[in-house]
Amino acid sequence: MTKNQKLLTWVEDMREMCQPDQLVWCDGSQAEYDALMDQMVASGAAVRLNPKLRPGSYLFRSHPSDVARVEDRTFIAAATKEEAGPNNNWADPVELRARLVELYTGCMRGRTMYVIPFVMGPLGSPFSLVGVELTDSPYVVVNMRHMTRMGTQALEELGDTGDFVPCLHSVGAPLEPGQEDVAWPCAPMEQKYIAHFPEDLSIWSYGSGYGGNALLGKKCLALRIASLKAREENWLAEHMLILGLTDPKGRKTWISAAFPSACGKTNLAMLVPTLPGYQVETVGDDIAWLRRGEDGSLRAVNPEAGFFGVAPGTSYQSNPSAMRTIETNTIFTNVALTDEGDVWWEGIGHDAPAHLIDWQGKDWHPGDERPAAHPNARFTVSASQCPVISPDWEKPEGVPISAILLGGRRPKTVPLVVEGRDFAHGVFLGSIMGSQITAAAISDKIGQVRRDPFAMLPFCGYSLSAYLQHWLDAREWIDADKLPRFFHVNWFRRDEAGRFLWPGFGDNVRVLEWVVKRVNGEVEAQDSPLGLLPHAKDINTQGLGEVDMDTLLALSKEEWLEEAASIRAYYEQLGGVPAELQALLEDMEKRLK
Ligand code: OXD
Ligand code: MN
Repeated sequence: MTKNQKLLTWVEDMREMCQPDQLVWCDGSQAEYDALMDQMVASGAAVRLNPKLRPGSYLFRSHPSDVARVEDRTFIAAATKEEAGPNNNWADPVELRARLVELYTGCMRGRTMYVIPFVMGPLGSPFSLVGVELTDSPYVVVNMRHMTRMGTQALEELGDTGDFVPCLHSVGAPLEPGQEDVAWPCAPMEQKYIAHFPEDLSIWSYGSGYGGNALLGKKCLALRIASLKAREENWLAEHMLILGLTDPKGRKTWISAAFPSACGKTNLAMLVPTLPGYQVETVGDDIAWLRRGEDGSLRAVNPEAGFFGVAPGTSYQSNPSAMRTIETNTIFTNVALTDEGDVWWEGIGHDAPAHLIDWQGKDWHPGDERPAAHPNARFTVSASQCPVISPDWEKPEGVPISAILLGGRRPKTVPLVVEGRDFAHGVFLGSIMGSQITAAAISDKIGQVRRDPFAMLPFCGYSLSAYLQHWLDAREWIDADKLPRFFHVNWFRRDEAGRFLWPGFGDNVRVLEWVVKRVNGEVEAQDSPLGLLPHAKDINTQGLGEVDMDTLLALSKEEWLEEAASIRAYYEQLGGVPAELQALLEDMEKRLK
């Protein structure tokens, strides 16, 4: 047990408010995990998958309304609306706290409050942060065991006097005496709150059990709260994967990449190269904390310990390493169940069997119109199970980043790859990112393109305009000769008939090869209004068959003038951006004309 007084006092205060029947301090052991799983299988909250087919694995089905992040119910309760910025829902901290106290009072009646101490980042790393999540959801406990370093090891890291980020979570469904529980308790949409308080860096999440809303170490702590800390302390908390690419010369290049949710970060992080002699190792698939290393370089650490990946579309063809990672000891949420007790989803790489139980627990047959798995169905698994996890993934000092990729789903307009002219122009490319909205957040606009600077729109804990300045300021704390290079990529461009122009997946190594050559000064590029484009001949397409490289690299003047107008409008929507970025937009327009 801990002697940390701040922690003990806080737990006691929260217990008094939430009034759980019991309080349990989690130790993070396998025995604790197994006992919780047994309990959830017995209650009907979980299905144990066939141990011969999917050893140590479980399936959960959420309430049909609780399937994704809720951006409309996510709040930054900064002192002023301006600090939160137009990119966030702002709430007055005093009013929001009062509203939440009302909701949390007695909210854990009939349930157990679990205390989950956890570390984001490698144990013993100066880059790591400790959090403590209080939750009434055993599903959260078992997921946190994969996603973070939790339990006794985290309490040890915290020590008797250490500080931590307080993370309060409730599913918001108290049980009256004798009331039977449901498989997936949660609160109605208007009572869901994913609240962040910059003043004391605390998180209060109410009413949802879905990963991004409930596993508070992830989006809430490692991105929104961490971005606030990073701003104060001159570092960067980013929605980025981290990978190492070894080329045929045996050289290793560390690359991070910002893509919005459900745009293939997990696939790129674990890419199996189709070009001989290349090899990818994974450090992280969703979040990167970037700081100055002792050598003056930009060092990346993955604060997470697991993957919370999108299942649909994941197959032995698209991402064999992810498929191997989830062969055992995996939590599946909202995928379909086969009669043999295994999982199935759209795009798993083999046809659906004649009968399935769909993600809502209903019978499903091939030809049924609705999908068998929810499009945002997920797997949760420990990163250590990944066959291509990097030997350096828990290096306390992180890995030195030479290239940063930026991108999104853009069916038109955006070329396969374009390089920033310098650091500031790279930040400009990050600021103009856009992507089609995916099922990772509840939205009635799925498929529409929205601007999403650095893929941080849903995750930046303060105004994006100030965030972009913070990126520009990184030039002051990274050594000039170690500044990373920026590359804007788009795997998703389509032809007139709607077919993808680029094969993607393992063939993305062909773009990474060009990136590595650029970083090492081994290949020329050509300037364009958008930045430095490859010469078509320099992207290796050998063995690909017909690839329309001209269209993939094309910049349409008309489309880009329209794009520039939309970026200008977006900059205004943000309340203005740093003058340097505004000037780069004007420069781009001038070059286009
Ligand atoms: C995620 C997301 O779950 O971005 O990683 O929504
Ligand atoms: Mn993400």
